[in-house]
Amino acid sequence: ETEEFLAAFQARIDAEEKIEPKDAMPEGYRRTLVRQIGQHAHSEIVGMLPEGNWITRAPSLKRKAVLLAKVQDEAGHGLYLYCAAETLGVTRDEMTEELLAGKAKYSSIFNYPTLTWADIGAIGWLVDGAAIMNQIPLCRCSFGPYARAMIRICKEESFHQRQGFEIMLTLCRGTEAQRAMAQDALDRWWWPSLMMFGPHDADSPHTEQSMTWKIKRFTNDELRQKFIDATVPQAEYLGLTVPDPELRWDETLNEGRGGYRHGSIDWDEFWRVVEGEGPMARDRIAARKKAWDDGAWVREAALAHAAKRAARNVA
Ligand code: FAQ
Repeated sequence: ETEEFLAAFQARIDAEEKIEPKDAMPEGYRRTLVRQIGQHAHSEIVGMLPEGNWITRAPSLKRKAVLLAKVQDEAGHGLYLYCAAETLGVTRDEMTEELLAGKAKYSSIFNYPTLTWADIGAIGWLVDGAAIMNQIPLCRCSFGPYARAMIRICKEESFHQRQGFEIMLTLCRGTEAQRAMAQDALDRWWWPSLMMFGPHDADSPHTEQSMTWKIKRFTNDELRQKFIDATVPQAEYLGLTVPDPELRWDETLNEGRGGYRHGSIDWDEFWRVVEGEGPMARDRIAARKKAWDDGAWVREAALAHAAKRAARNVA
């Protein structure tokens, strides 16, 4: 890749032009997107598992219908994102094999168990809340197919966040036991949700280049701060306590607009979970492998059907 080529490419990025699949692009740009979009797609699909776990145990018909719709949305997001990655010359089979071999990551958050119904509220409120904070800027990502996919995905995530908050609100207005269940869910999901944004900027190997290429528009720490500032007042509205004794308002943050300072994040836990040592990591990959293996005959049948049709069209 010549200097001229890289400079011309960067000039297109700087001019806010969208890069499309057939455009020439640096190999590093392509690889970064395959990695990030692939990881994002895997997260959506693996992310169906903790919530899917509660579909048969939802407390009412209405809750069940809503949860079912949400989990189906995640499947749609995953498929959409795999398609966006495929435009970069990687196949879905390759991406899935990388996931099952432990080479491709998925979001650390999905390696935690869903122990009570309140966890479904906490996931919608916090996990989808964090996901939106990270994904709204991705609607302006320099790679066209990813940016366009994120527009629809963000609309659906917004519904997911609201349904989660509404579950929390219902629990918090309920009995003492329900309120305690909501607090316990917040206690367990708060820190893992902050970890979703990735390591601190100083420890994030990809951020600087991804910002230059306008794949990322904000750094990990900037998005984490925005999430905390938006979410703490919501916890107060619910009457819940954020499990961080060091959390405090600091009017000097955010260029004098104020923001919340938070306690330190347990990065050892983060890396352990990312490396597959989360309480549910083995189950998650085993479930994905089973689904992949059980679906082999469907993929074979679809291919055979397509080949037969193609042969008929030629004849
Ligand atoms: N978990 O240099 P950076 C959802 C890895 S939302 C696991 O900062 P980057 C919706 C990172 O891959 C969740 N690994 O990397 C939903 C890299 O490793 P690598 C998915 C993590 O890419 C809700 C290394 O650490 N959302 O699914 C995590 O610039 C409810 C160094 O990190 C997305 O994927 C983590 N949390 O920034 C579904 C959004 N953080 O690849 C169901 C798109 C970092 O070199 C229910 N992705 N790592 O081996 C992104 O915005 C970025 O990729 C970041 C990481 C911000 C996640």
